[in-house]
Amino acid sequence: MDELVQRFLSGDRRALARIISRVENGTPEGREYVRALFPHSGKTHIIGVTGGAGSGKSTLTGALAGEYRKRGKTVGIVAVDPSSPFTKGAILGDRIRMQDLTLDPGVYMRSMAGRGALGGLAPSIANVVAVMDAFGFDYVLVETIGAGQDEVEIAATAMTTILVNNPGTGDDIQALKAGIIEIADILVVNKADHPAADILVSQLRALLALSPAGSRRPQILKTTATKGEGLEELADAIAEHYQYLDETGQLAKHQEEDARHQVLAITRQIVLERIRAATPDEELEALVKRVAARELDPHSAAEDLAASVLI
Ligand SMILES: Nc1nc2c(ncn2[C@@H]2O[C@H](COP(=O)(O)OP(=O)(O)O)[C@@H](O)[C@H]2O)c(=O)[nH]1
Ligand SMILES: [Mg+2]
Repeated sequence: MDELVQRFLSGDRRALARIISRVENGTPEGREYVRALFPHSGKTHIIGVTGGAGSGKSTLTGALAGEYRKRGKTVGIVAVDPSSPFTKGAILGDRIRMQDLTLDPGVYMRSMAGRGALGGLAPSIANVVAVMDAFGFDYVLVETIGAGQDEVEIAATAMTTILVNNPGTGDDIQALKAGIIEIADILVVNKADHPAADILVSQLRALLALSPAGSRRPQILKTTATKGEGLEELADAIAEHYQYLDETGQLAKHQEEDARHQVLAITRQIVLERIRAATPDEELEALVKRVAARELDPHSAAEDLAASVLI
């Protein structure tokens, strides 16, 4: 383990790949690696890229990585989208520019499919992000599909969250209603080459105008990810947001919030794992049946289960 950690710290990408594989599986060995590397993390600007399926998150993530490479920065990418074209560090498909990224030693990609782990996907994503951070990438981009609780949790890890909006689909208005807009620091209308792009920009503007006075209104930017258009402005807006966080003291507060969130999430996971390990399946099933039959309420059943390990 020490040797692998040494190679990792000296910038060996194969060591990075091997450590991420161990860490994402959430094994006790993986946890040891996180323990060893965590002190080296905390320097990276973590950026969440979220939005509906097909809005162009993966294309935009690749294009943004390309923009950072032009600026001489290094980039780690974590794609948490089961339909993502990032596969095992390679990109499928025909986009030459993005394929170039996989050959670029300044970019490292990792795709994570949704796993039904206890406690959700978020803790394991946070660990993979921490490992990339420790490796020393200037930016880590995390692509997630803007849907559930995991996304909201990942947004807690990301310092800057970009919401990718898809013109002409109506998905965005749904996302806005679902409160996803509240986690967005920058709104991107991607597919600016689409005829409905400007209408969507106006709709988003009108919606933002309703947000409470004094709160920071997210910038709205247009991109055409497939042509690499609008990426300079996006990278500038991201830098501006980071500076805003830093100057207002919110960056430090964010780090504490993220730490609190992770500690509590992992605590829940540990407790749940212990309880599951201490409970024979038949016992759980018997409780479940009693709750379903309304003989017992769910809270009492949960207390019953928890009592076995919490006394
Ligand atoms: N016209 C147009 N198509 C785009 C743009 N960005 C992405 N796409 C296309 O939209 C589809 C979905 O893109 P993808 O990046 O996989 O979306 P994701 O599901 O959000 O990750 C692909 O066919 C892309 O080529 C854009 O700016 N303009
Ligand atoms: Mg994708």
